[in-house]
Amino acid sequence: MQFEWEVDWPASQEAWIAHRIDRMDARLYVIPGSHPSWTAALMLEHKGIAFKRTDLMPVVSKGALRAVGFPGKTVPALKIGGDKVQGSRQIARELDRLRPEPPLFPADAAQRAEVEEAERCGDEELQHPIRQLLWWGFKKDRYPMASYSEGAKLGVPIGLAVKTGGPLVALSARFNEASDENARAALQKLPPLLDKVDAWIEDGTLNDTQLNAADFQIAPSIGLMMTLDDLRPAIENRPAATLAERVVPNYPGRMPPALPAEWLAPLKQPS
Ligand SMILES: N[C@@H](CCC(=O)N[C@@H](CS)C(=O)NCC(=O)O)C(=O)O
Repeated sequence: MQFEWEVDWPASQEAWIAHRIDRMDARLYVIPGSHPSWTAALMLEHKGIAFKRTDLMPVVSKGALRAVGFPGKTVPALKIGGDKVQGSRQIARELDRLRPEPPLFPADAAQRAEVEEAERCGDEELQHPIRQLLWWGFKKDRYPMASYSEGAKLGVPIGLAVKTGGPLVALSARFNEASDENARAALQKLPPLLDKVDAWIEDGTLNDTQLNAADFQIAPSIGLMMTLDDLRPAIENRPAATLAERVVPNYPGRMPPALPAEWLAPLKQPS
């Protein structure tokens, strides 16, 4: 007796990895409006990896992530092919490992080092000031929160979540240390950081023909900043705004003016 199998067996290692991903379930855990969550979603899209998204409410997210087996407390968190990866920079590396094309980092070592430095700065220096300003704003008026949750599926109507969300906002503001003092300090940090982003665009580290991990890291932070009416005028004429418009043209959310004029003074001076 003769048996014949026709097996769809990939020839190269690259094809084998692509074959695995095509059969993988990818699920991304996010908080609506979270800028590093956008980073991860954009990188998955860039790689052409289909994924499902689970939207979590802030604070509640920590327990939910634990319940599905992640060791850390923050989003973005990605389950892919049975593995769990947490953190926007870790996700960038895992995606490049699983699906090398199109790459998220340049092949040239010196160029890669520059992209990694921009990405590090985006993660460690740029993400947090805007997060603090947002929570400072929601502490004053939480109703604009609904606009950041456009299209999200939180398990409760968005309007109800915002209406009853006072304690959750207070906890998030505390968790992110969004005090008056820190919000004011966050504003002072922005002009030199925006200058750095503009310089990276100028020298081609960012916003080149091929987008890289640093573009996906930084653009959502700039996009999020531009949703604040108080910050947009200081950014919209900078090269940084061009990057955000290219990578995240429709960042959801809008926060009406809320910050005291004197705090905004550093943004109005040429840096
Ligand atoms: N630097 C980390 C930041 C992760 C982070 O702090 N995420 C925030 C959302 S932007 C979070 O999960 N916060 C928990 C909460 O709000 O309860 C990354 O890029 O992955």
